[in-house]
Amino acid sequence: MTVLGGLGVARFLADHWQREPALIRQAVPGFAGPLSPEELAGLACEDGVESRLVLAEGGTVPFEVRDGPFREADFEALPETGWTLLVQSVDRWVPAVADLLDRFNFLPGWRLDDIMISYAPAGGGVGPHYDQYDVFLLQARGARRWRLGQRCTVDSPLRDHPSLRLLAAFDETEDHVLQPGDMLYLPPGIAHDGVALAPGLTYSIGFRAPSASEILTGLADTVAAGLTEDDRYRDARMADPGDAGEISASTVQVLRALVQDRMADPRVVATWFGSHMTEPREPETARPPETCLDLDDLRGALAVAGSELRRNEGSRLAFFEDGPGVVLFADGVPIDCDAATAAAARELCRRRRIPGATVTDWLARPAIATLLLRLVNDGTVYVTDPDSDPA
Ligand SMILES: [Mn+2]
Repeated sequence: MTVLGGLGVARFLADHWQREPALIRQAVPGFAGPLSPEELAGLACEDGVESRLVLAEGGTVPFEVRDGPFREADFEALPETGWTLLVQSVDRWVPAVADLLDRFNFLPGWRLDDIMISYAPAGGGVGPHYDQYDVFLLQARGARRWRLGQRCTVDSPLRDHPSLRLLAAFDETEDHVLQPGDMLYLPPGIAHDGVALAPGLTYSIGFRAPSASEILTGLADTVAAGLTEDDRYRDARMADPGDAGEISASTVQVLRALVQDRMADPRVVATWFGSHMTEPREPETARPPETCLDLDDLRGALAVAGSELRRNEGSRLAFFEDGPGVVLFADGVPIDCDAATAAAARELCRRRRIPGATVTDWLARPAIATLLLRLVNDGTVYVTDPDSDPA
C-alpha cells in the first residue's frame, strides 16, 4: 500500500523524486487522519513537543511566530481566521501517525525526518518559502490552496523577517486545491505557499538530506578520533631543494592521498553514515523498559494474543550489506549481524510492526534472541500489549 495512486513507484522515482513536483489526487482516499484539531492543539500544550503558531497578520510583523508549548488560553485568544498551528514530529508521539510511514517504504527510511502536522482555519498559512527537504503534503480534513513557484537557492532574495525565511518574490507556476486525501510532493528548492480555504489539517512528511558540510565534518571528526599523533604529514621524497617559499604540487598530492587513504574506506564511510542517519531526532522519546527484560519475559509478552513487536516511534533503523551478514544501525549504534541474523535485521528495518508469532519463531535462534533482547532493552523496539493499548 503506497500513496502514489495511478502514478506508480517506478514513474514517481524516475520523473519526480528530487526533481519535479507531483500532484496525487486521493493518495489516501478520504484521509481524515487519526488526530482531531483539538488533539493536535493538546499535543502543542505538552512539554517536549516542538510547536509553533504563525499569525498571518501578527501584532508585531506579518507572519508573527510564537513558540510552544502553549496553554489553552493561547488558543482562545486567537482570531477566527488567518493563523496556523504547526506541531513537529507527531509521528514520535502518536503511533497511529507513525503507521502512515509504512506507505512510504518506496523511499529509504533513513531519509525520513518527521511528520509535521499543521492546523489552519481559513486564511492560515506560513507565507511563501522554500525548503531544503523533500516533502509530501497530505491533506486531512478541510481544504488548502497550494501555489507553486520558481526554483530557489540560497541566493534567492528573502523578505526582512525576524525568524522565517520568506521569499521576496514569487513567480507562480502552478496552483492546486487539495481536498482530504490529496497529496502534493515537492522536491527541495521549489517556492510554495499554502493557504487554508476551509479549516483543516495538513500532514507534512519530510525527508531530510544531510548537507555536504555536515557529512564532511561528521566523517572527519569520526576518522580523526581514531588516529594518533604519530599519524601525520610526511614530505614526499624531494629531488632538489626547490623554492623554499613554495607549497609544491607534490606536497598537495601527499595531502590528497592522506585524506583519501583515511576517509574513503567504504566501510568507514558506511559505518559513520549509518550511525549518523539513525541518531534519534528526539533522544528523549527513547523508552527502555523499567527493568531489564530477559528471554522469558520477552517470550511471555509475545505469547499474548494480538501482541506485536513495534519500533519505538522515536527510533531509527537502517542496515548495510556486509559479506554474508549486515551491519544494523539502531539509534546511532552499529551492530554487526551475522548471516543467521541478517534476515531478521533487514525485516526490522523494513517494517515498523512485526506480528508476535513471527518474532516468537525468531527467538528460537539464539543469535536473533540476543539481538532482539538488546534492541528491546535499549528501547529501540517494544512489545505491544493488546489488552492495554487500544489498536
Ligand atoms: Mn514548506
